[in-house]
Formats: sequence, structure tokens, C-alpha cells
Amino acid sequence: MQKSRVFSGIQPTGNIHLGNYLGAVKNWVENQEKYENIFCVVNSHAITIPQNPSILREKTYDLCAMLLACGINPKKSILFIQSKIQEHTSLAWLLTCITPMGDLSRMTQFKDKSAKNPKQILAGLFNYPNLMSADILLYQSNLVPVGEDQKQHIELARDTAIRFNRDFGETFVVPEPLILKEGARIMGLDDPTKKMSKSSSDKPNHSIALIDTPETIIKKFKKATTDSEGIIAFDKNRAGVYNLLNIYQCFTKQKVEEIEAEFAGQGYGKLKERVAEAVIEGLRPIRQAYEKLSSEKDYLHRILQEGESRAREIAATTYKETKEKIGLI
Ligand code: AQP
Repeated sequence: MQKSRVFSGIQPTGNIHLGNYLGAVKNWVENQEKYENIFCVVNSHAITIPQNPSILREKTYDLCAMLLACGINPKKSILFIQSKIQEHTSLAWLLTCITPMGDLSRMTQFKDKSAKNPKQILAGLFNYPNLMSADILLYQSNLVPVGEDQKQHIELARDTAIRFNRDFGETFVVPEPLILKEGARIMGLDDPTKKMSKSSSDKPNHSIALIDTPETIIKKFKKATTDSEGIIAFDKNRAGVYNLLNIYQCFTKQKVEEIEAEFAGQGYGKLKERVAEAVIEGLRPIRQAYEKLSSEKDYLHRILQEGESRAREIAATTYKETKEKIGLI
């Protein structure tokens, strides 16, 4: 039986954090056997917010190394850099021309990100979901494993595929989001009402980066915002404690009842200490692998080149068909 094809991407903006890992990358890694996998460092998405060119270049390669360190296996998955394959931006233009402005205006991520920087809202940020649709549709992807925050963009990609197929004939596979319950929305440690985000990493206790040292991880969890109730339970109305328990569950894979029993009668200090220990242990092999990979630049470039040529073959076929159907010469 043919495996379903999975596509997902991650932006090289800032340092990859626990939310990116638990919401997306960990699932990519764990399901590599089950699916046919295509993973991409989406650097063209990153420039929808102004970036320093040399830092962007460096972070792009760093993130590729980090994905391999997390366990992306090049024998089971295609890994490549988005800007190396021009069909992504070419298809994004074709999709832009069939997407109503109203659909893009409804995107909550655009509203959030433009509210953060109201004096410099770039057209690229508004159009970003079409580039994401192009990423997904180019590879005829069945499934898109993402965190909860990306659900709306995947729905737009589905609508776009359905619209194109209706108007120009069957062309794209209509993708489905793949969002797991645990880890789908990891919140900021400093403010558990806001999602953990790379763009807030200037706040010192907001996020845990995968490259943070054990000392830093302990320090950040110690400062995590909780509440004054003093009871350790999976209660969504108590966002701080819930977030810590959610992170703990992602690493220990224990059931809710087991975790609540483990912490019955304990204080928040103990909870923070145990969560920090679980995270440190869970991230240790990743940090070690990342350090090793950072000195193996030739290996990294070879993997990326192989990924690129495999991805290009699929992307070129889909783009050619789409272009012809639309009537472009
Ligand atoms: N807090 C989160 N919890 C769970 N999943 C998350 N993801 C992001 N934040 C969380 C998922 O990580 C994948 C890669 O995200 P991205 O880098 O492409 O885009 P993003 O959502 O814009 O990531 P950030 O970290 O929040 O960056 P900024 O600050 O730029 O907005 C996606 O699958 C995403 O769902």
C-alpha cells in the first residue's frame, strides 16, 4: 500500500524552541516510518518580517542541522531549503491570482503579526499563506503535521486546492492538517496566555530553546508563571500549571491520571524541578547531536543537496501542470 505523503516546514527565524519541537518536529521524527516525508526550512517565509541577511543565512543552515539532530533521517525523509526550489514562489504567484483578498484578511496570524509592528506591515506578510499553500500543494501532500496555530493556513490551502481543481480540472491533492492533542499549543513560560513564539525570544524567560544549557533550562522553569491555587491538576483554566503539565506529559508520555497522582500534595517548586529535569533529559541527545553536526558542514551540505534534487523533481512536475492548466506559456 502506498504511504501517505507528509509535508511540513519551519522558519529559520530565531532559535527553534520547545513549542516548535513538541508541536511539530517531534511528530515529524516519530512518524517517519509511517509516511513518505518532505520537510523544508522555509526561509522565504522568514523574510515576511525584516531579517538581517547574514544572520538569516546562518540560521537557515543551523536549523537544518538542528532538524537532523532532532532525528530527521535523510534515508526516510527529504530535507531541503525552500529558496533553492523556485517553483515555491512561482506557484505562490499563481495561487495568489485565484485567492480572494477577503480570505487572506481573515488570517489571525496576519492580524497578530501586523499588530506587533503596525508601522511596517509588508505585503509579503499578507500574502504569506499563499506561499504556504504553494509549499504544500507542490508536493501533492496528503498530510501537514503542524501546531494548532497553523490550522487556519492549512484550511486556506485546502480551499485553494478545491477551488483550483474545480476551475481548472483535478490537479492538487487536498491536504489535511495533522495536529496532535499533546504539544499542539505550548505557551510562553512568562505569559501562559500567549503561545511560545520565536519572535518573543528577546524576553528572557519566554521560551526554552533546544540549544539552551541545563542550567538555563532550570533557571527558566523556576521563573515560570503559575498561580496562587497550589493544586497541581490538568485544568485548562489555570494556564501556567496546565502548560507545565502539558510539557511534562509530552516528554514522559504518562497518562493524565498518573501525572496528577505523582504530583498530588506537592508544591509548584517540585513540579517545576521535575518538568525541567524531563526537558533536560529529553533534549540532551538533540543537543549532543547538534554539537557534532555543527562541525560536519560537508555532510550537511550533501544531505541538503540530495534533498533538493529529490524535491525538485516533484515540484517541477506539479508546477508545469498547474502553469499549463492556467494557460501560461
Ligand atoms: N507554541 C507552539 N506550540 C506548538 N506548536 C508550535 N509551532 C510554533 N509555535 C508553537 C509550530 O512549529 C512549526 C514551525 O513554526 P514556524 O517556525 O514555521 O512558524 P511560527 O508558527 O511562526 O513559529 P513561531 O515560533 O511562533 O515564530 P514567530 O514568532 O515568528 O511566530 C509549525 O508547525 C507551528 O505550528
